[in-house]
Amino acid sequence: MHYDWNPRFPEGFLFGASSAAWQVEGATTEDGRTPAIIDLNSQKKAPFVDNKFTADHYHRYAEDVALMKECGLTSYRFSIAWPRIIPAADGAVNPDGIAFYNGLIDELLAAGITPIVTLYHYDMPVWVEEELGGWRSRDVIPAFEHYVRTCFEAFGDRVKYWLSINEQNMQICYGDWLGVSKGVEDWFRDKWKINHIMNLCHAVAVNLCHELVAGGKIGPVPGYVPIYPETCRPEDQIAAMNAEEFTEKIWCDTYAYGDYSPFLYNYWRNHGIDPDIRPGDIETMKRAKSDFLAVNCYRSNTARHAPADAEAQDYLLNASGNKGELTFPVVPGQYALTRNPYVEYTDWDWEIDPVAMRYALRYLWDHYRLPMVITENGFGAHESKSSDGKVHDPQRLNYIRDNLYQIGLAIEDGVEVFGYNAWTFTDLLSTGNGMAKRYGFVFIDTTDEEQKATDDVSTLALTRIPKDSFYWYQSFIASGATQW
Ligand code: BGP
Repeated sequence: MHYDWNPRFPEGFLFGASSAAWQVEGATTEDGRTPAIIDLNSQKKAPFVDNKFTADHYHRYAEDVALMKECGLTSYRFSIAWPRIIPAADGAVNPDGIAFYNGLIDELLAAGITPIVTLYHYDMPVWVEEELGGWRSRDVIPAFEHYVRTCFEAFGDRVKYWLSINEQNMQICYGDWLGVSKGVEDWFRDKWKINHIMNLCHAVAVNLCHELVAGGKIGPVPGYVPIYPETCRPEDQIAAMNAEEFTEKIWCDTYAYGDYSPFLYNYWRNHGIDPDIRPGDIETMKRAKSDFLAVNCYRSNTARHAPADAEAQDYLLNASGNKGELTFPVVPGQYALTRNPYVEYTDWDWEIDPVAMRYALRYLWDHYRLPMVITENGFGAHESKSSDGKVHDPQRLNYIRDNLYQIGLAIEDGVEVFGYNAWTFTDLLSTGNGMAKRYGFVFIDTTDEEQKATDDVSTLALTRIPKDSFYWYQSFIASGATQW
């Protein structure tokens, strides 16, 4: 990549990092927190460790925030764990849960770091699943409303940027991987009911934020993967558009317009799908005007035409970190994803494609004209300490630099972007690969094996070691985003 000129970032642009409660906090049974559905899902990802300890941010957040300050971060995007706030079906608020997030928020503000808070990042309390039917039942809506109201009332005096539901599109597209499809008999049809209930919860959060948080802004968090056509064959272009619809556009359209697109209504009609939309639902969704789009963007995909008589193939994600183990999906009559020969791949077969970031921002701006903040973008890798005691991560450093440069170019293209939060600040638990797949600017000196061998977190050193990418990000921020 050539940095032949300096794109200008707007005044006050937020340079930060990102995490999620269940992946960074640990302390899953402490101070009243009850189990979350994602805890159970993480226990199924053997041979990797689950989320019982991870980076132990719950006990070490002050040390982590001090390192964020040293790095020069001006924002930190994290999530609140619903089962810490409302641990049981009686709906009682857990004062220890409130105290933990008060401590974290106050520490961040004292360090000059703006908190950006996700309300839902996969950790629905198990009691909601067992007693209310989880995302399958509309009974989740008042429970979610009570939870988010509690958050806005407790933290809204200091937190002004809120995010509703993390990657709703990925939860619906990859229901098995994230555990959302558990207990659902006909996923092909019933996922659209679940999706509708999630949209209603998103709308409840947006409307309540505007009512309760003075000066509060809120937006959804789609996971966005630009899709390129494999060739200029017209059918490949339509395949790319189909892939875009079914993996992300459907969701962004709904957030932006408060209603489902004609494309989706037709698809439901043609497949005999009833998403169970009830009177008043669309009005609720339309009232929920997002202030911005929070975008998670790591990679791109490439699509080709798949004829109606093609053999169907599920998307099999690479769950091991051995290159070449991903199987691309084939959806007959719609699209097939395929390898892109113009980009490199990570050990998990994710495309390394910083230009996709500029594409994503241009595309979303052209379609929705909503300001954007990047809430996730990062490089997953196998890493360990070198013999000099340091952690060298040149690939991540390049990835982050190249992505920031492309954001700069998108801003020069006229796109409104107000912040960048890399995934992640410290190493933490990966969705499918425990502690083995690392993303942090800061190395956590631990392994899956070490964590699996103990039940006592105090036996783990979990030493924090800033990586080379940390020092690059630090000098980049200190230079006013001019020193590449
Ligand atoms: C995003 C999720 C994050 C995080 C990230 C990296 O989709 O919002 O929670 O996990 O992906 O994914 P993984 O841990 O599978 O590498």
